[in-house]
Amino acid sequence: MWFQRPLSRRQFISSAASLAGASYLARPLFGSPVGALGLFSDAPADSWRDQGVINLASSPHAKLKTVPVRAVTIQEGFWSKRRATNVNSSIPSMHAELIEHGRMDNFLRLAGKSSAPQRGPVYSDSDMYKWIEAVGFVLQSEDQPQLRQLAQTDIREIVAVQEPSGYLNTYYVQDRVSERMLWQTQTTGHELYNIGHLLQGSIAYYRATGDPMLLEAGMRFVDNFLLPNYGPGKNQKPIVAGHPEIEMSLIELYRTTGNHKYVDLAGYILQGDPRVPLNPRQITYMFCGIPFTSRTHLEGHAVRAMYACCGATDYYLETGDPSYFKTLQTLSDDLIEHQLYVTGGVGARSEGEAFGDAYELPNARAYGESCAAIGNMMWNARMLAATGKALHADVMECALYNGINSGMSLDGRTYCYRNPLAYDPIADAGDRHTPSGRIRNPWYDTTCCPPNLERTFASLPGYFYSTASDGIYVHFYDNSELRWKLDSGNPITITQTTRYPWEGDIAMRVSLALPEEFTLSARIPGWSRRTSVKVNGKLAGQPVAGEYLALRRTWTANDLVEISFDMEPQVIHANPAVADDTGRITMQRGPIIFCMEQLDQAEEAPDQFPLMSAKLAGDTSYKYEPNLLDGVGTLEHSGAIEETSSTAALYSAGQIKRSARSTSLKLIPYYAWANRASSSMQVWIPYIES
Ligand code: FUB
Ligand code: ZN
Repeated sequence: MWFQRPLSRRQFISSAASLAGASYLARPLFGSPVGALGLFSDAPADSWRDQGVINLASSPHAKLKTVPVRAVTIQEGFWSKRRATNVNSSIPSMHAELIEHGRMDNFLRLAGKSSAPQRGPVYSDSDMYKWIEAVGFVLQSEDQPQLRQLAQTDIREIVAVQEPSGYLNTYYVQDRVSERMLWQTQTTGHELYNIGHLLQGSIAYYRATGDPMLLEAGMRFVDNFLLPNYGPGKNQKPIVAGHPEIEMSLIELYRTTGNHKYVDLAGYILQGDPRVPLNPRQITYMFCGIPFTSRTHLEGHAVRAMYACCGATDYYLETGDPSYFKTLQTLSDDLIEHQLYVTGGVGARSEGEAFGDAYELPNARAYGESCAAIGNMMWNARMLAATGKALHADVMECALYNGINSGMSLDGRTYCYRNPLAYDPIADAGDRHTPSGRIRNPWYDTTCCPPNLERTFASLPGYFYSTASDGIYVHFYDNSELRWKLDSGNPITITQTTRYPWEGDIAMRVSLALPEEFTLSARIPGWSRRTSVKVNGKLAGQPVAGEYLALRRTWTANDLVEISFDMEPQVIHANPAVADDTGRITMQRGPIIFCMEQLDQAEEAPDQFPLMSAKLAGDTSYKYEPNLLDGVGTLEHSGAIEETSSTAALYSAGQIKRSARSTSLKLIPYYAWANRASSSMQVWIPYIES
């Protein structure tokens, strides 16, 4: 496997125990330009500017601290194109879709400003909140007055229909009021899921603009409606998350306000309330309702499980509870050893949008929901902060470049809900999420994935670097500039110049205001079998794949780090226990996983697609094609095409007479598939030995 094996259980328990002994840091209360709730008082008025995607600045059990989104400028290169498409095409067109499909009417109706009936599923409010979060992250990088204006208007309309009690939901109104927050409703009704997304959206928007209006609405829900009436107390009614999401948002609310009651509430929800009589099927599917620390493997609805793991890791980062760390490590091992697609996607089964059994990783039937891959990245970002282990950054990078990136079309206007690893447009036409055989669609009635992709691309700069007590960590590579400070407060600039992921050379200029000794930890990806690193022209350290290379020295005003990764195309085999990949290989170059689309193949016989094989010991050549798929690297690999025809018997006793002639296979990056005419696709290609 190209992922390095994780820590042994003994190692992580001892590391958790030492972390648990650390004392909780006193937190400042943060300043706000408005401060209507009076909760933000004595911190600098604009401290909201310095908070990361998740704000780990005062998290006592985070080995690594996030840097703000605005500290990193992604310059012209791989991600700048995707991010520009996100801002100029996806986010505006998604807003138009949300309006057209009644998502704002649902709010306006409650203010008497729309006569349209309620539309969309119970989680429809979250579509708006996730879209606002995407805008919030965009605005953390640059001002976009039109998007800011749209978001501001929506926020005002949303907040206007919050009830005096603090309750806010557009579905459980009128004749559904009596169903509100019954435990039975909570299992499917998504009331707290919606509020979780409101909190995340409001925090991203607040960190962009300093405007706390939506954040204060979220706090009113939690403070005035939820906390007094729901919880473990005798006079309180029980909470069950139903769809985990509220947990991580409550902890981010704590990180924004400094009020520990939100961590305690998240802890209660993660523990599950025994007064809610759930059946085993619900406990599996919802990935909540019993103590998180009793989980032994990933199962059930993939997005629910990933979001639960995010919330539990956030809880660990604030409390240092070793039983959480132990469970998280067990689940992380399960993910990486048994349940992770080579694309970084997760969720094998359509039925229940769920994890499968160990090694159950079908290709054509893979669910691989975009939201689940995003949840995987979000969870591994938290595990990275908790452990400092490069393994988690490897998983993040894999998901980001492949199973997440595939979710949005190159023009940014259509989205995959499922991200299968093999596709036949005719066979898939009946699938719920591939209507009419189109895997990419501009809208889904369950439209969780599009705004989730948008918020992820918008928040990307926040994942490139971390700071730590001993210096700075470099996780991701692309043309970019970091302007931030070390823990000592010393300003630092790091400028990356590269053609990554198409080329493996990176030049990093490191500049400090004052010379300082610290460690610059550069991630050596698990896939790079040979890496060289130089500092100011001299070979430095001994890079190990799947680890950080610690470069400790006194850095000055203009140091140069040159990294060279191994960009040889690699033939990847799956563990033999993955039955669906038996006799197949896939190809990887750098962080990019490749696939074959029928329409790129020289042979014009679509029905013979399944009969094309890769030669195991064949030659591979790489080229960058600037005019293909917005500019991609492609692979040519020697292959063979079977001449066995459909006239052969279906079954024969003894050996089948096979004859194959040589051909050349063309592979494109998986993320770019399904961006041209409808075509069959496969990531895992059958191979022949010679
Ligand atoms: O339930 C809300 C969202 O809808 C889930 O996260 C997705 O999997 C989809 O089912
Ligand atoms: Zn989704």
